[in-house]
Amino acid sequence: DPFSTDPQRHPILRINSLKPFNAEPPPEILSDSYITPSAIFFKRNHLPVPQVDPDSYQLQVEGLPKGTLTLSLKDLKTRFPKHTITATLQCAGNRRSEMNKVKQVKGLNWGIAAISNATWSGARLRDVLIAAGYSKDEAKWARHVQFEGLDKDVTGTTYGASIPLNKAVSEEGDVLLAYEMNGEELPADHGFPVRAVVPGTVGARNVKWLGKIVVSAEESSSHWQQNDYKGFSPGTDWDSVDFKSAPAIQELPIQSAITTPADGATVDRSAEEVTVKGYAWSGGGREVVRVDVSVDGGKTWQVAQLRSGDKERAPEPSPPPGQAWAWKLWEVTAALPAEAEELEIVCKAVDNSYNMQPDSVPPIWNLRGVLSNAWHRVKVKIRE
Ligand code: MTE
Ligand code: MO
Repeated sequence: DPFSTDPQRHPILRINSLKPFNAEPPPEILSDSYITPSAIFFKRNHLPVPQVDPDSYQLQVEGLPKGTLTLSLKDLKTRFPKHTITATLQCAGNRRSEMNKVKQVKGLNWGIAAISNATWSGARLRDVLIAAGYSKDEAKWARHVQFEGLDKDVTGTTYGASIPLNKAVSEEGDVLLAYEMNGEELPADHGFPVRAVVPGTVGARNVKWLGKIVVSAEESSSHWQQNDYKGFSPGTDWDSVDFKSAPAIQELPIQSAITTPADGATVDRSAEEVTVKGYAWSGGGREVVRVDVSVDGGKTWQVAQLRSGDKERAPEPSPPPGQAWAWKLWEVTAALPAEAEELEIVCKAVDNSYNMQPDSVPPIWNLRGVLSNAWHRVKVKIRE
C-alpha cells in the first residue's frame, strides 16, 4: 500500500477521500481562527505523501543559461533572506458540492471549507531565480515557471504545475519556496520540507514536496496544468470538451461563504436575532472591501463587519494594493424577521476591483465543478 506511510491526521477533519487523503475542517471551526491551525488546514493530495529526508533533500533549478542550480534545505535557509507572508489557499474545487446539486460534475465533493489561511515563511522564488542566473535580458524567451513535486503515481509520474514568469519574478508577487507554515517546519501533508506558495493563485499551483523548478517558454505539460483545473461553459459536456481551448486557472475569482449557522440549523424565536459568520477572499491580491448579508433570501441586505486577525491578536496591518493575499473573516447580527418560519441567509462579497459573486450556480456550472463562487445560501428554521 503506497499510502501506508501517510502521516496521522486530526480526527475532526471531514474526509472526502482516504487514499489519496483529501479532507476539510468543519466550517464553524474554520472561522474560529483567522490563522487556520495546520492540523485542521484543508488537505488536498493527488498521490501518496512522499517521505523526504531533509538532510539529503535537493532542489534543482533548471532552464537558465548558467545551467542547473542545486540547493540543499540548508542552502535555501541560509543563502536567501527569510520572507514571511499570510496567505489563503483555496482549492479550485471548493464548494463543488453546490454545483453537483445542479447537475453532476466530476471531482471530489468539497463543501465550503477547501480553503484555509496560514503564515508561510521561506526564500523568495525571485531571489532563487536571480541566484540561478535569471535576468530579464537573458531570459527573453521565458514565459513560465514550472514546479515538479516529489510525489509520484504508480507509473512514476510526478505532480506538476506552472505559473506565469511575471508572477514568479515580480517583487510584489511574493512567491515563496516555503519551509515553514504557521511558524513551524512544514507538516508532511503540506509539503515537507519545501513547497511553492503562490499567493493569490489557485491551490493547484502551490506545489508541495517541491523537487524541481524549470524556467521555460511553455507551461507545465502535466495533466493538472493541461487537462484539469480549467473552466468551461455550462453548455460544454464530456463529449464536446476541448481542454486546449481554455486557459489554466491561475488567479481565483471573488469568494465568500457562511460558516455559521450551518444549513438546516435551528434558532429560537426568543433569541430575537441571529449571528452569521463566514469568510471572504479574492484572488490576484485583490482585497475584499465589503460583504453583504441577507436573512430574507436577498430582499434586504446588511453590511458585515470584516476582520483581519484574531480578537486576541492585533489585526494584521492592511496590505499594499495588489498584495491582499489573506482572507477576511466577517460577522453580522440580524434581527429575526417577524412571522418568518424559516430564514434564507445569503452572503456575497465585493473586492477592490468591484468584482462580485454571481447570484446562482446554473450560469457558472461547469463539468469539473471548479470556480464555484455563487452567493452562498443556508436555510435556518425558527423554533417558536
Ligand atoms: N502539490 C503536490 N506535489 N501534489 C499535490 O497533490 N495538490 C495541489 C497543491 N499542491 C498537490 C500539490 C492542490 S490541487 C491544492 S488545492 C493544494 O496543493 C492543497 O494544499 P494543502 O494540502 O496544503 O491544503
Ligand atoms: Mo486543488
